[in-house]
Order: sequence, then C-alpha cells, then structure tokens
Amino acid sequence: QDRRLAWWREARFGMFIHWGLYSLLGGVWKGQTVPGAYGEHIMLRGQIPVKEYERLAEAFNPVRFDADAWVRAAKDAGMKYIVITAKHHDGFALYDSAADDFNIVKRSPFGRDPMKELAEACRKEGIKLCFYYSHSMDWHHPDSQGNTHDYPNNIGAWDPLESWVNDEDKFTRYERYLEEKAFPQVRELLTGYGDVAIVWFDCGHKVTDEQGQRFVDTVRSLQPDCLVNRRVRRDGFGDYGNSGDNQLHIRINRKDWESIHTMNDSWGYKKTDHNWKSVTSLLHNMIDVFSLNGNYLLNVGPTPEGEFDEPSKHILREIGRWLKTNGES
Ligand code: FUL
Repeated sequence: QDRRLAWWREARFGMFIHWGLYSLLGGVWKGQTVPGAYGEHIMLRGQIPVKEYERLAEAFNPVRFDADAWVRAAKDAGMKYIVITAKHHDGFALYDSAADDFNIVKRSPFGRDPMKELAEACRKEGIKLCFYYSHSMDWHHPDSQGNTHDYPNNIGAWDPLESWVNDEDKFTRYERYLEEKAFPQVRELLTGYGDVAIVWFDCGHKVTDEQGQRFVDTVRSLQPDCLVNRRVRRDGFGDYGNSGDNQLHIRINRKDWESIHTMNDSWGYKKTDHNWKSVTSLLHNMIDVFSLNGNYLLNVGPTPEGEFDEPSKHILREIGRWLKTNGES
C-alpha cells in the first residue's frame, strides 16, 4: 500500500472534472431551474424520464474539447492528477464502452473518445490520469437499485442499503446491473487507457461489503498499482480516506486522506450558479488541508462545448500563480 501511495502522497493537489450530459442542461430543464445544488443530479431532481434524458446524447457535441488545454490548465495550476467522471450517476459513459452503448461514441454526434485523448495528453505532460466511476448508482440501467440519492427519490421513498439488500428480487436485479455494466465498464477503463492512477468510486454506502470488495479486487487484478478511494464502500476500505463533499476535514482520522471541493456549489456545469468561491478562501482551505497532510481535489465543471468557463480558468490561474510564488513546484 505504501508503494502504491508514494506518488499520491507527493502529489497533494489534483483536479476533479465533472462532465457529462447534465452539462448540456446546466441546471435548467424545460425552462425551469431544477432544485438542488448539484447540476449533475438534474435527471433525478428534475424527474426526467430515462427516454427523454437519453436523447440528450444526440445533442452532446463538445467540438471545443481540447484534452491538451485541460491538462495544461491543471498543470499550470500546480495540480498533479486529474480525476474525471468516466460515468456519473446518470449512467452515460464518456468513453467508448462495449459493455453498454449509452456512451459518447455510440450515441452522440461527437464520435470521439475524450478519455482516450485525455489519457494521451496526461501521459505527454506527466499528469496522473484517474477515473471517477459511479459504481453503486446508475439511473439509466433498469436493474440498478440505486435510483435514489440521500434524499427521497422520485416516488418519495427513502432507499438506503437495508431497503433492498434483503429483498431477493431487488438484490438479484442489482447483481445483474453490476455484472452486466459496472464490473465490465471498470475493466474497460483499466484495460483500454494505459495506466490509471486511481479509480475514484462513489456512494459506497449503497453496496455491500462483499460487492465493494469485488470492485477493489477487480481493480487490483488488472492494475495492481492503481489506487482505490474509500468511497468504494465505507471506512476501512480503499487506499485512502475522503472528506464529505465540500467538507474541509474527514470525520475519521486516516493518515492518507483527500478533501474534495467545488468552485461554486455544483460539481457539474450549472449556468445558473454564480456563487463562486473567492481565490483567497480556496487557498485558505487548501493550506488548511495541506497542513493536516491531506490532498486537495478541486473541481471544474466544463461546458457542454468542452471548455472550462472563465470563472474556473481565473481561479485555476490564480492558484497556480500563488503556488509558484510560494515555492511549490
Ligand atoms: C457525490 C455525488 O453524488 C456528486 O454528484 C459528486 O460526484 C460528488 C463528488 O460526490 O456523492
């Protein structure tokens, strides 16, 4: 584990990227601002039917996407790794997946595989490439149990692990989702894109210990040096701990840990969210985290055209400038 973590302990600072079909909507569905801070949850919070949400793929054409520009922006900001949403809760894969054709190459006019391009750009620039993969939740797959989040779902039901794990039918169906989509897609990410530095799993409270462990084992069997974060399941799992969303510290002390932050209130691009944090407050947070031996993962939500917006670029530039003047490489 120490060997696996060596680069990560040095790295300290990384870029999170939330990008997907939800970026197209930017928080607005049929002219209405959908409640909830997170733009990437619009499918759930806006109760958008799967068939309608699927059609967004036909409009997803990020012609201004330039992997080199993203990697350069991360590097100039002083970041050493990039964690990008290969698939978020909406189930749409940002890469060419043979396991499930709800993905950018098969369903959108763009026709390119941005994860391939990003992998290439990262390799050129010496930035570690990491994939966020929503393993426990998939709002597109009919058999995923996790069609809720931590608030009442579309039908107003609370749906924690206990509500399905003892229900034979739900359990069997969920296992089918895992076997048909989640495990094969994790395998694809670890076999088609060169070295992957972290698989960043999310919402592990929705899987059992055994299922969580199977994800860890899948990663280990294909890339033994690849890290896995705690959110694959719960405390005690993974190579390092995570803070809660936008929480400065972690609840349970762990030597290796990472604090994750947005620049406004959303992870995915949200055109109605102008609540940008100041560079000073982000720097204060970052220094606080560094002083407690944590890593700092700062998020960007690119536009549907594939670019970082001006407020994000400004923040990245200023942080990079501060780090350069203050002695970090
Ligand atoms: C959360 C997710 O539900 C959010 O959409 C986001 O990805 C954040 C980093 O983790 O649990």
